[in-house]
Amino acid sequence: VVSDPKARYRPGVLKYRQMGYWEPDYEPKDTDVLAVFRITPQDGVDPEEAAAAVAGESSTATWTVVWTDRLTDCERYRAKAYRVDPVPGTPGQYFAYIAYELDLFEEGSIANLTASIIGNVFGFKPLRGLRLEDMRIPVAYLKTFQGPATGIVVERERLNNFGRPLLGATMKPKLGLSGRNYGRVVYEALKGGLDFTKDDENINSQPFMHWRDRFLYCMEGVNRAIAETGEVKGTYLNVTAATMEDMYERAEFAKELGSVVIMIDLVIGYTAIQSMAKWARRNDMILHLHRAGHSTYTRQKSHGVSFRVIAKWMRMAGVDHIHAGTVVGKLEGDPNVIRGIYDTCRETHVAQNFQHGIFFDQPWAGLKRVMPVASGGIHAGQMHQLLAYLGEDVVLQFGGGTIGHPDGIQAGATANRVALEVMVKARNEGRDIWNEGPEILRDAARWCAPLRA
Ligand code: CAP
Ligand code: MG
Repeated sequence: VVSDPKARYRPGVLKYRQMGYWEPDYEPKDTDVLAVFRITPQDGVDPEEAAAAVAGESSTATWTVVWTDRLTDCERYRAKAYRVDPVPGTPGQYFAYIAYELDLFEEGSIANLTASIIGNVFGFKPLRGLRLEDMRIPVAYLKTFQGPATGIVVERERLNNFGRPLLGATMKPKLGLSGRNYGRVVYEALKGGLDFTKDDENINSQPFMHWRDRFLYCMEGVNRAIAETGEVKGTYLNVTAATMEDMYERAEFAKELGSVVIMIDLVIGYTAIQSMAKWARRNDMILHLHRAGHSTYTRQKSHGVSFRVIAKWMRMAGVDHIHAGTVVGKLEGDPNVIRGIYDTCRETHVAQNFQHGIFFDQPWAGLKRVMPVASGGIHAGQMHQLLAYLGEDVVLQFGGGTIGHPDGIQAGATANRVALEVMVKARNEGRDIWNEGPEILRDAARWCAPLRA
């Protein structure tokens, strides 16, 4: 199909198919970037035309044929919608598969990748809804990304912590504590048995606690807890700030104080995340990412971006930890969807699995593995479920579930640590923790007062 500049777009009549963006015979190349969108066309809009429109608008096209197309290698640069399948059980929705030529994207840039893939198309009139469900990033493109600064293996080596999930807690209340009280909570939680504590997503440098106070008191708590327990511990110092200069300054100070880890929020943006990942790699720092803001565009099933795709971009961008959801707890989470996200973070090769929302095989080409983080209303009583669902390479984070313990913060931490250790031991002995979990916890509660409480 050759672009015909005279074939003017008439309002209401779509021409993307004629413009060459629908190619049902196309065989994707190993080097193509592939995307699958869930499309909900407006009434009367043909799904293949809608898929072609998404391909067009997310690659080379605008609403009309332009003369200058012919000055480019337009056949190659056009994205190709090559397959449209009805979504089983959901009339009016379709999975549209689109292939993108590798040369459409700049090396190592999430910003550039996303400016095409999610740039304009989500407000497109012929569609009622559009959701990016999954992507296949070709090895050739993956190799242009740094990937996780540290990765699961090296993180465990640095922490000298093997064979069990890591335990953490988010400081609560989220806002309002002064530096000294805050540092005290860090100390109590780490002393009680946790590996990590964590700033909350919205803690930066507010009037009640400036960032330097937070860093100083937190690291005092960390160092005391390390000295008293003999275990390597850390606290995710949130360096999120208004500018890159501020974030670098905060990260440098964290390093100066001997922190093993810093934290950022997803809301700082893809480029800032990649910059911080580079910094973390150069400075031997673990980089924790809180996914603050994601549900504004990941939660709706027929519009937005699936968190699986965000997790993939974040592994490419180079974070070491990513909040990836839980199945139990206060926040939404479907076991199959969570499994797909965890696999995306942790596997070296993710195999296609429609039940888990994985549409394509994804080899990871040596990019390190990301440690998923489970949080949101979880507590020691769910330890068997958490271990059975989420496995061992995960950080389990109990904020309220530590700091809300009736006997205090250390007791809360101890309850979590004991629950975890007995459950891992039971699993290693071959017991069925899913069914026997409550009994295993009750047995441990006989000799562990904090767990009993
Ligand atoms: C959890 C938390 C986390 C959310 C993030 C909160 O506190 O600190 O930010 O869980 O969700 O602010 O709610 P609790 P996700 O442990 O006290 O519930 O990990 O799904 O991104
Ligand atoms: Mg939080």
